[in-house]
Amino acid sequence: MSSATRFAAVVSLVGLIMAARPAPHARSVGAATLTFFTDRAAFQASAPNLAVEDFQQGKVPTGGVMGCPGPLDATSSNPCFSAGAIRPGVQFTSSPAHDACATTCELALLGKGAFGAPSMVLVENFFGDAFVITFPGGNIAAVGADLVTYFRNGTCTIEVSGAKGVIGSTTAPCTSLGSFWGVKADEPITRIKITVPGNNVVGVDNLAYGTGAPPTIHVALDVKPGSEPSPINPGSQGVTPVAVLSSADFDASQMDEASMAFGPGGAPAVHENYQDVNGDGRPDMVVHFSTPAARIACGDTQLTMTGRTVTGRKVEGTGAIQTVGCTNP
Ligand SMILES: [Ca+2]
Ligand SMILES: [Ca+2]
Repeated sequence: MSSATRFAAVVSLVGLIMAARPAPHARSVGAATLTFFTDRAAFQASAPNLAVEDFQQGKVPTGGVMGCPGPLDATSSNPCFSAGAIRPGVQFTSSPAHDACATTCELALLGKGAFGAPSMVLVENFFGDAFVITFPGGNIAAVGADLVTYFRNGTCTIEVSGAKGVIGSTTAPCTSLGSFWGVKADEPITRIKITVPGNNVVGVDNLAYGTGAPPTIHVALDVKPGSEPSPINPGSQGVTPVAVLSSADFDASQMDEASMAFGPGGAPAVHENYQDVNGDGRPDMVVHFSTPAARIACGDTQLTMTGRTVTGRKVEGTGAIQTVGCTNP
């Protein structure tokens, strides 16, 4: 990184004052429901287990400012980030886009202490531009970040988009030390666009993103309880019983039987009852499913069940099996 390039980045931030462009009027498409947060703890409780991009793998020195070409993502390899230094599943640009630092860089990476930045942060590089975060994976429904401004504290406008366009917008404080803002949506979020008024630049730190869903519950299955190993003839036209075992952390009676699917074919539950098949004092759920509908193949050694609890938590379990009656094992 040459000092000249670093100097150019500072000049573009400080000196290239461009007229603020009016933001396009936000409009609502469809019936998405957005929940906004300004309290980090409340957001984290609502959307646990999110990935966090903190930009700490950036190559800017303490107190420095570097211009970075956009877009930036996990594949980027440039003076600001080595390949893989940014987490997968997210991309950063500005709107409008700029060239790849041939004249002026699109984005800027601030080192700790630069203009008061508490750690490395990423911002857009032109007054009036929007800082844009894109999620190409199609599975992001919770996004939170510290909204960071460069020259003075302000009120940012945040526009949230889904596959069909803008699904909502709001305003939130954005400050030189970073102010938390978050959103949860009931449909995938594809883009977050952040703008700040006046001669200022905006960006983020500690960007948290993910499905926002609570983690899947993993359960143990006992296929054909009472017989070891658990022989299944894939060609059988009958039903196969599977016990979904309760544990100290999981009550099998909380399963929604209509959601359950067994084997590669996703066979539905035909009927179920409750009994303690393993003698641990906890009633287990014994489900029967159609063996042909499960599409078990000769040689398969385990059976997988997916489903949900009555409260909507995802549940997944596997149990050992041994296929029998196969003519071509
Ligand atoms: Ca950081
Ligand atoms: Ca039991």
